[in-house]
Parts: sequence; C-alpha cells; structure tokens
Amino acid sequence: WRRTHYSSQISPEMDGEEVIVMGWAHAIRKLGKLIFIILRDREGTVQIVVPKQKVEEEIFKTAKEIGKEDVIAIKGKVIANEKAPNGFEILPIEIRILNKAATPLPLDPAEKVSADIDTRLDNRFLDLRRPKIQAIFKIRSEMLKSVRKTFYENGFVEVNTPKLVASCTEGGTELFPISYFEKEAFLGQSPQLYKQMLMATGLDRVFEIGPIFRAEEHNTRRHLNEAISIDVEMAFCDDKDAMEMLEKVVYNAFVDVYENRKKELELLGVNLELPNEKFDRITYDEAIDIANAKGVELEWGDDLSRAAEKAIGEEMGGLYFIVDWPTETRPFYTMPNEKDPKICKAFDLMYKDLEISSGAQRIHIYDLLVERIKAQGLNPEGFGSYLEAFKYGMPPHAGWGLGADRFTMVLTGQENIRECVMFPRDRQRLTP
Ligand code: ATP
Ligand code: AMO
Repeated sequence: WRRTHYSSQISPEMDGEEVIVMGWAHAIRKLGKLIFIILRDREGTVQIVVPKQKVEEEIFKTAKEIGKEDVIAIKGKVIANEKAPNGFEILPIEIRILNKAATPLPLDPAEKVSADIDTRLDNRFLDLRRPKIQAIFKIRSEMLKSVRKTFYENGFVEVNTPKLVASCTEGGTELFPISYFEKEAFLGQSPQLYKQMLMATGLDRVFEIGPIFRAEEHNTRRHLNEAISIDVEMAFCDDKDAMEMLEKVVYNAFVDVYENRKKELELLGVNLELPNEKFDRITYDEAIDIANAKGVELEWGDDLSRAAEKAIGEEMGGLYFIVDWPTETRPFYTMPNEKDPKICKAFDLMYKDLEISSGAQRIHIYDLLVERIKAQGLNPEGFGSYLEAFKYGMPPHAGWGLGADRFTMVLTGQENIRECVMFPRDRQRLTP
C-alpha cells in the first residue's frame, strides 16, 4: 500500500473515487452500529465513516479495535456528504492498523486545552502532532528556504565551519568546555572568526546556517543554549552594504511566509504585517534618549538594559536598526568610526524589544585588530591562525548574524523561544 492522497487533496468532487489515506486516529466516535474515525495526517483531517450495514463484517470489527493515536491506513471510496466535515467522508473497503498506540497517552494531541510547556517538551513527539505546533515549524522551514533563496540570488556561497573550536570568539565567558582528546576545546560560540578568515580567500560572499552554543546562565524567554544562527560575511563591503543585505533577507522571508503559509498563520492566529523594504534607523544616542525620556536611566556607554530595550521597542514598534554603538560595547573585531573612534560601525536589528540580529563592518587592518584585542583584555596569541589571515591580503568586509529561532518567534508571534525549537536546550533541559 502507498498513500494516494493527503486529506487536503481530497474533495467532494471526487465522489466515488478510490483513495488510500494514512495517518493517526485523531478522534473516534462509536455509536453502536456506526463508527466515525477522524484520521489526521500532515495536511489536516478526514472523516472515515463505518456503518455496520454497509461494510463487510471484518472491516467493522477492525474499526472497533482502533484506539486513539493508532497508526492506520484506509483504502476506501470518497462519498460526498454535506453533513461531513469539508463536505465528504470515506467509506472503507479495507482498514489496516499499522501500529497500536499505548494507553493512556501522556499528552493527547486532539485536546483543545494544552498541557504546560514542560509536559509538552517532555513529550515533544506527541506535542508536534498538533497542527498548531506543526504550523510553527512549517513557517520556520519556509523562512529558512526563503533565506537560502535570497542568498543564492545574491551570489552567496554556502559554507560550513567547525563547531569544535580551540578559542572564544565573542570575547565573553559564555563557552561550553569539552574534552578533545588531550586538548582543551569548546563548542563554537559563533562562526565569526572562520567567516572572516574566508574573506581572505576570494570567495567574497559566504553564508552559514548552523548551531551556536552559549553557556548563558540566565533563563529567559529569548535565550537558548543551543541556537541556530544565520551568519553572513561579505568582502569589499561596508556596514551599510551588510545592512542592506539583511533588509533583503528579512523582508523576503516576511513576504514568502505571508504568501506561502497563509493556512499556518491563520491556525496560529497571526496577522502578519509586511514591513517596508527599508527599515527605520536610529542611532545609539537616540535610543538612549528614548529610554531616558521613558524614565529608564542609562548612561552613554552602557549596553541596553532589558528595561531600555522594552522602552525603545514600545516607541519604535516593528523592525528597526540601532546604529553607531559605543566601540567599547562591541566585540574586538568591530571597525571603529574613522572620524570618531569612540563609536563604531556596528548595528543591531530589533523587532520591537527583541534583538534579532547583530552585525558590523569589521577591522581588516592587522595592527588595529591586534590593538583592539589587547584593549579588550584578550591575548593576541590566542588568535594565532585567525590573525595570520589578516597579514597577506585581507579585503575590507562586513557581516551579521541573524538568530533563526528569534526570527521564527517574530514570524509566528511566539513569546517563548522554546516554542520555535523542536528540541530546545536551556539551563534545565538536555532531553529529549
Ligand atoms: P546576544 O546573546 O545575542 O547578545 P541579547 O543581546 O538579547 O543576545 P544579552 O546581550 O545577553 O542578550 O542580553 C540583552 C539584554 O538583556 C542585556 O541588556 C541584558 O542585561 C538583558 N538580560 C539578559 N538576560 C536577562 C535576564 N535574565 N533578565 C533581565 N534582563 C536580562
Ligand atoms: P550575537 O552574539 O549578537 O552576534 O548573535 C547574533 C544573533 O544570534 C541570536 N542569538 C541567540 N538566540 C537565542 N539564544 C541565544 N543564546 C542567542 N545568542 C545569540 C540573536 C542574535 O542577534 N558574531 C556576531 C554576529 C556578527 O557580527 O556577524 C554574533 O555572534 O538573534
């Protein structure tokens, strides 16, 4: 047997046609001589009607044995019927139970009232049977497809860099140490150093979609310990070029999700508003003023506090860039402004109060880079092979990292980042 149709591919106009559907027993109603089975597959549900008088005894017997969430396959005739959901049902010619589901279910995918998030994540395979939950991941998949399409259309080469690494990249302490034979090693925090080294190769424009690992101590609704980052690096480009590319990638993803995932957006109750092709830009100074005006105390040079992000997000709404950051708030590789080295050519892309991307023009001059590494209290010796790439012809370059999980939160209207990851990793959770 092979499935001939998904539930959504059948219509009342197919009255009398023979089909094979496969899926899970979503709901069962046994009314003595009449059994209704709602079969659920990836695309929706379909009603199977089993009247004792109209089917063979064997079929009725099998139908009676079906339990919730059993895996079933049904060969049958499409019957147009105004009273059935979607205007048709299937009268079985043969029913096969492919696998039984144990009882009781730890979580019922058909239940309207959802369990708490921990129970759901503990039983994620069952949780993911719910159409609403699947909708999040169909949108996430659409976004990733769109992002890749935009990259390929704009001359990017997709790359993969190592995740087992010997040193830090962002200068912070948020690293997961691992044992690597007799050496000390870490899980990669960002492809930053590798994507920059690739700018010295002539590949010009690269992107990578892969995991980043961060030993974030805090437990928030927008931090994971394993996240997926959409990373970009572009040679012979400055910060403005990088921001323009980011606008294209984000805008196109909004459009593609809007156009191709209407059903999923509706299921989630999300009224996705398309952004302008160009996003608003405010400077760090303006951001500080907004925060101060709303009673959030911040001094020039401070990173934005959570309260500041909320105040600024409330004022700005939607998507906007914050530019001209104090040099000291950004990683060592960020290019300072030539005219005013206290500020640098870095940007954050925000959606309301959520940072979804960070990027910058980078330092491509060896001496300046070494100076900045030292200024941030790091040891240039730890950056040996990275620094070598700057000695023998490194072009000016810029890039950014866009958090795929956070971007999915934006596109699906989720408040908790864990909803946007199939098997999230946070401070408490390492399984499943
Ligand atoms: P990234 O790790 O990419 O920089 P991010 O900028 O959102 O992501 P942080 O830099 O760690 O994350 O934090 C952003 C802001 O949120 C900071 O100002 C930080 O002080 C604040 N923040 C982080 N964790 C918490 C928390 N648990 N409670 C309140 N505020 C927090
Ligand atoms: P940054 O540290 O800002 O920049 O990370 C880039 C983007 O990745 C996402 N992100 C996270 N998402 C969920 N949980 C986390 N713990 C987490 N950490 C980061 C965010 C963030 O905006 N090397 C630079 C990028 C660059 O300049 O190219 C970097 O890593 O959406």
